[in-house]
Amino acid sequence: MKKILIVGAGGQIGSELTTYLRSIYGDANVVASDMRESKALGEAGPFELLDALDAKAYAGIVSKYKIDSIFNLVALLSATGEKIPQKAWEINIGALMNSLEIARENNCALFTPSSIGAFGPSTPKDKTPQDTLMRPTTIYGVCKVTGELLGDYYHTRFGVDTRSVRFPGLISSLTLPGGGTTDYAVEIFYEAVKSGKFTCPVPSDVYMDMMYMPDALRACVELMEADPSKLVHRNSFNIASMSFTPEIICAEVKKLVPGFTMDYNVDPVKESIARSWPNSLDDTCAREEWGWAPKWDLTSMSADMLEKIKEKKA
Ligand code: AKB
Repeated sequence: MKKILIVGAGGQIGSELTTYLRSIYGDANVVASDMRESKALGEAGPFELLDALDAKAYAGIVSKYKIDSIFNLVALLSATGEKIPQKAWEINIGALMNSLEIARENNCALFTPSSIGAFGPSTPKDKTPQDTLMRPTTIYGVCKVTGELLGDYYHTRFGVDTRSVRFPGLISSLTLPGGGTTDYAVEIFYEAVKSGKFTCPVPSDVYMDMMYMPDALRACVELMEADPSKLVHRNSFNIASMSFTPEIICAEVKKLVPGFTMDYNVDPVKESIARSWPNSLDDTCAREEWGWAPKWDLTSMSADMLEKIKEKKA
């Protein structure tokens, strides 16, 4: 049985990935860690307080639990990164370098998410290919491209089993994202239930790829379980399931929440980031190399999100 460490488990992906991995590999075999104390993450399995920039403490936890697989989820997201770019580099790359070195020294497999943010304005916008121009204009994107290159370097140079996907905006009903450009696609559902109206910070016409969390969690596990001999790529795979604009998701929410209204107060930083990213990714390589296939689309995701948020409020 795998012995897994999740670093940065308190965030949007980590809080759900912890539960998901524990349901597959057993509670005791999945150690959640975060720099903030969390009662919830420690309820079913082990939890460790860890600042991923502290390499000695990080390595200590890996050896204490005899870890063989690491999920490094530590990251400041795109909009926050533009406010504090130096700090974003320090955290995002610092946590990644420690993860790579600790994985190398302890013979661990390592998953680190990349993002649609790894692309930039010169990337082909529609059906963005797996291998293409990557000149991002955000510090978040610069960190993601660096992370992809370092992941491949550690694989070819040291044989570390590094794997990664380029996540779109992730939509989930459990933990709110923070500091991302795609956060509006989560906030819209909470506001629809709470007040029946939403002010959107992203312009009505900007397409971005999005994904419902259950598909994203499955992608992590399926990629890490994939037969390595079939992987032509590693860091990092395009994956996709739905692409929409604020206008399109608004129309979907209106169908489910009668009387829902949306207006706009565009955040110029989010606008310029969103306009620099692809409209939609081509995920053929993920489909061919490890069988990736999404299960959720805009219609099924929207209905489920609203139902789950209403249940939480009841
Ligand atoms: C963000 O908006 O920064 C993230 C991402 C797409 O990587 N959700």
